[in-house]
Amino acid sequence: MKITDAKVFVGGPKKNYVTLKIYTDQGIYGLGDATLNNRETLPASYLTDYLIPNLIGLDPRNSEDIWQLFYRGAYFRGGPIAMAAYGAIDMALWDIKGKIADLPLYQLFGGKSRDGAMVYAHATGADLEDLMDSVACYVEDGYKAVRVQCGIPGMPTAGYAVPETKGGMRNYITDYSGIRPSTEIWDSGKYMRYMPGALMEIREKFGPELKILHDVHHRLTPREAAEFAKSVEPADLYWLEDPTPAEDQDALKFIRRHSTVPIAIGEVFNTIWQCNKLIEQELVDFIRVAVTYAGGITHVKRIVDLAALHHVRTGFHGAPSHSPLCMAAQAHLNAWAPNFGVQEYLVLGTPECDALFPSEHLMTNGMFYVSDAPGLGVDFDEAEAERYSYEPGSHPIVRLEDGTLWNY
Ligand code: GCO
Ligand code: MG
Repeated sequence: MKITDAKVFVGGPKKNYVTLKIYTDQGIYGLGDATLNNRETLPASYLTDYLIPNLIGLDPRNSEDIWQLFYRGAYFRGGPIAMAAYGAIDMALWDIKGKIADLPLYQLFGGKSRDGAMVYAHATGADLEDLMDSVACYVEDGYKAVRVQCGIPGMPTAGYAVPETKGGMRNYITDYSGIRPSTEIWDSGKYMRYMPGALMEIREKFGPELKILHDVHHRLTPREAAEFAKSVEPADLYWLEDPTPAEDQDALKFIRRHSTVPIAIGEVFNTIWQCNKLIEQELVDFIRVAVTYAGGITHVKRIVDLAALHHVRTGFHGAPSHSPLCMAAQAHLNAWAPNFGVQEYLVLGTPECDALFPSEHLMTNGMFYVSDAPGLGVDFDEAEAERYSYEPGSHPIVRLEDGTLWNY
């Protein structure tokens, strides 16, 4: 069996999905996701300029060797752009493998450990009252886990993931007004004084069963994060995410010494080498890599297996950052992983998105049920894809009130 061709498509409904399609001489094709928010053209050109010409003629069943060929063979290893490109190839090769075997991917991993995988939704509000309304809607829809973010009184601009006005919506992942980022102003002091009380009010209103998650989005220093983690303990969070910037891994030791709040990290990690210390030293409770930019199923499965040895559960990244192809790859891992925790999930299910990526995967009552179709179980409609093209966009940047650049 040989790879005969591969194509990359960039675009989608209100989102620049980077979709790879690998064709074989047996008529079977595989699909993969290389979407890297606001840098989408870069994995796309790495694929077209370098990786695809080197894929032609290879046997697609040798997904491990192909992974090693690109990762080791690059000499300059890793990084989000390259890993997203390898991630897409690897997903597509697993998709082909599943189609050859006529089995859904979770069967190739070891079968199902559960029927449905718990997902968490993103509740958000311009203020706490607005956030409570948003949480209530998700609870009514059957979600068992909700991430909560709200505006902080006195903060000069809306905070991370927070709309400007009550009941408003904000695309905080990509601002499509252009390539130059807008600026948010941040004040850690105001946040630290307000948020622990707000989380406690949410806990009191929704009772002990709701799983409440909160994302600090890398904005505190290690000392601040330790103080914050300690002060949110009464709210009994399911997790506190990215309390500090991910590069400084010793910060997690400091936080651990001061608090037992469960910590989730890893959405910006690309390799097992960025996770192994945190996992082996049991400094985190959930690992948040995404199958797309952590190098695909082959590499992420290694991370999941390592995590299982250390009581670390999965909480794969899944904001609208990824296409339904990545979500499907993660859904198959979620169905299998003995150490599954929760899956981040934002409603991708617009009619336009479903038309572009048809599938039988089912999200209902806050649970994701993986389909039994062979491979990833998601298709890609090329005629639909012609409706879309690349739209330049950017994440906001963050500055402190005196102008100092901070972490988005
Ligand atoms: C999350 C994330 C994302 C990121 C986004 C950046 O927990 O879902 O923090 O929303 O902000 O992926 O592109
Ligand atoms: Mg996050």
